[in-house]
Amino acid sequence: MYGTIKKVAAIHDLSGFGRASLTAIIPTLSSMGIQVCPLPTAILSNHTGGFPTYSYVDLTDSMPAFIEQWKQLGLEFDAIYSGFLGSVRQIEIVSDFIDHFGSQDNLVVVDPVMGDNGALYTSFTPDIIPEMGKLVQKADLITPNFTEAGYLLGENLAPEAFTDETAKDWLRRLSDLGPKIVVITSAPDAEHPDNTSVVAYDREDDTFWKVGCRYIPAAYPGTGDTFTSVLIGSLLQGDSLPVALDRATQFIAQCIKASYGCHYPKRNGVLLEKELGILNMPVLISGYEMM
Ligand code: PXL
Repeated sequence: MYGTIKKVAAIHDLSGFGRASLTAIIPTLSSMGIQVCPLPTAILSNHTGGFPTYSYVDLTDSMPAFIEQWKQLGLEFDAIYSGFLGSVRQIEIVSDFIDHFGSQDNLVVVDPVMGDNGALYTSFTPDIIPEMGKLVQKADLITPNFTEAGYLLGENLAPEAFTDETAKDWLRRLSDLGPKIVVITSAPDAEHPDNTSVVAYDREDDTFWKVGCRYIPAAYPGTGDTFTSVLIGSLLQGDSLPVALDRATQFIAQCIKASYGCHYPKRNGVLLEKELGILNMPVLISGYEMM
């Protein structure tokens, strides 16, 4: 039957080496039985996290014609997923894309990639923050990390002050911007300083969720893209939000442990291909709790 595979429009760059953006998103969602339709924003030799140099082609000027063609084809998507966007102009293009292709029946996901560990990525200037703030208003679901959540809210909080009550306040305020579901990744946990958490809010049933994970002292580029891909794949497979959060968190923890355990270079990204099979195993619900 036509249309039995769900489709995600993925608006990201293609970094040839290092398992970030499309080179993480395509294998992850494909392994979950979901078709990825990439709308590439740029092509890079390698991602920018940890390599001193890279070569790239900016595709901003090609995107409108590419999108126009998709409109002519009458394409429809079960989800729209944007991530790292290189400029204010690209954010505007994604915003128009959502206006056309977003609907009541699909899931619009914006990962407002801007920074980490309390700082903007070096390729960005602060003028990206208000523009990303406008884009998240159009999303059903957003997945900022702790640093990006702070930027979107104009907050600058010491990690050790991020209690459950503060997390709930941030989640609710981010949802007030527009998205029904807010997920904050790499969240510190004031009550359990050795842990890092994923915290989430679902406005429709006014519930807060938390999935804790023991902190591992290693950050691999691209894990945010893989996390959000598993989350989207799981929701499109019909899982509930807490199960989707659990699957995404456990998968990333497993990828990091596999990579860290054999001293795999961080800039190469996690050993994704070794772990993809896990995504087709029965789900063991172990990690999530209500806040
Ligand atoms: O979201 C990760 C990512 C995406 N795209 C580019 C990157 C990175 C992380 O370093 O450099 C170009």
